[in-house]
Amino acid sequence: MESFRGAVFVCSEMKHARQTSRRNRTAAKPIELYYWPTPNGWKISIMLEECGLPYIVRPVDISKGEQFAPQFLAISPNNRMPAIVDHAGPGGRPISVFESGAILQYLGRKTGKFYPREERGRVAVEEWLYWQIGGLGPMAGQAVHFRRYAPQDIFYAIARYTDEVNRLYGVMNRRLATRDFLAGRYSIADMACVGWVRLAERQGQNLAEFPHLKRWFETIRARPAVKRAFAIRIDAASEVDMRDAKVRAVLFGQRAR
Ligand SMILES: N[C@@H](CCC(=O)N[C@@H](CS)C(=O)NCC(=O)O)C(=O)O
Repeated sequence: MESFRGAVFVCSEMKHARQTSRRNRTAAKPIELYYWPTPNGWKISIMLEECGLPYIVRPVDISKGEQFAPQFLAISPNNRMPAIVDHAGPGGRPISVFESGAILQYLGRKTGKFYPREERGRVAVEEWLYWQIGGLGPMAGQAVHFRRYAPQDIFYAIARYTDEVNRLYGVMNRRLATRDFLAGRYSIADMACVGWVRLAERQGQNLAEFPHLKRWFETIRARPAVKRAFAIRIDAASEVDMRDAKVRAVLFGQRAR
């Protein structure tokens, strides 16, 4: 599989993996994570860190249009990150996976971690994973868009998405009143949601109104693997100015190509 151009961020654990691979030439190549620091990207860096899988980060600067590079589209035809390439895929051959939910399930099946095999446990995880993919993610994304990035304040859109995210936070809060994590035990469903809750303020939400959700968020945020995932720095990302006309032309108003 051809590598995507651009800078490669080597995770701290990778330095270790590289050192060991010099000694052991048969060591598997690390998973390549096509990534930009957003809630969708964090889901996968969290899972990789939690599983202790060696990986390297391949930044996809979505503000510059790198998601449209042919090499990236070959892996992720929807021009969205995250995506992964696992060189030790099924049958020992490389596999690429796009869509964060599919990646989380793939890694869960591969490692046997955070995605129960037992059917009832698995169904519960999938309910909350799909709830995030189809509900929390898109609604929170629209709330942020209309609250921060729309060229003018459209009150109807702001209220519609802010209210819907508020409803969804209420659903999580009620769920978490009687269990530690969304599907009972910590799972890929929690990893899918936590990055969105991290940006609650931008979505017009106040976590203090959702005490069980707040407790859940703080518990997950304190996990060492989650801390490492959130600490991955992509310098170019902190320099993106969403008011820049060039950035807006790349990200907004996309149509079929
Ligand atoms: N449903 C996708 C959503 C991924 C997504 O929306 N990624 C955004 C960043 S958070 C992206 O790559 N945007 C690039 C673009 O808008 O062109 C998933 O869950 O993987």
